[in-house]
Amino acid sequence: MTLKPILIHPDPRLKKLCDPVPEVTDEIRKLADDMLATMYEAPGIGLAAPQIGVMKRLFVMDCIKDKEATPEPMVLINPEITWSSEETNVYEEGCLSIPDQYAEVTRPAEVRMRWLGIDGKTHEEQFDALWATCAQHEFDHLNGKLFIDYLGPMKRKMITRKMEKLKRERARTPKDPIL
Ligand code: K1U
Ligand code: ZN
Repeated sequence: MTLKPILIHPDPRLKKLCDPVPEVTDEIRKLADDMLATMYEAPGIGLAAPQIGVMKRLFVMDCIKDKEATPEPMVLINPEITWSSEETNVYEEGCLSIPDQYAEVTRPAEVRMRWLGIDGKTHEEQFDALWATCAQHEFDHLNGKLFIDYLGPMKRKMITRKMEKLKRERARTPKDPIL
């Protein structure tokens, strides 16, 4: 498994509509494995392909936060939202592409999704609580939408400026400098 670098906002690839996956191949299964490894290492509870610069419609998630519990990795390829609840939920969201920034986002409390699994078969499931929030956050990534797009323009601009500064600093100080 290969850990992939995660793109940081602002990046044009995080604003683009991703392409459907035509077929679940070994290449897609390897990509899903790499995405899960990258997500667990970050650490995060979700990761969408465009966050590692792959413009395909798939994401991974595992919302079991307890490190002692059995992991529940999920891979959703070509996901569709087939139903959303009227009832909403507010959650303080974060994003691996917008490090250390959190904001409350209101979304449907429950969603039903249909997708292709790594077995190439169609799956359908209803998600609630954090799973529903995370699935919608990741689904948004596939349509070039970030959680900050739900905020007002002032807050969004402030976070974007902080990320531009972070990217400039990271470019100046590489993570593993050769001494
Ligand atoms: O898509 C991403 O950027 C991943 C993101 C998913 C997410 C978080 C919160 C609400 C909705 C979607 C993250 O995983 S941010 C990191 C995070 O939430 C976390 C990290 C370690 C332990 C528990 C949570
Ligand atoms: Zn995100």
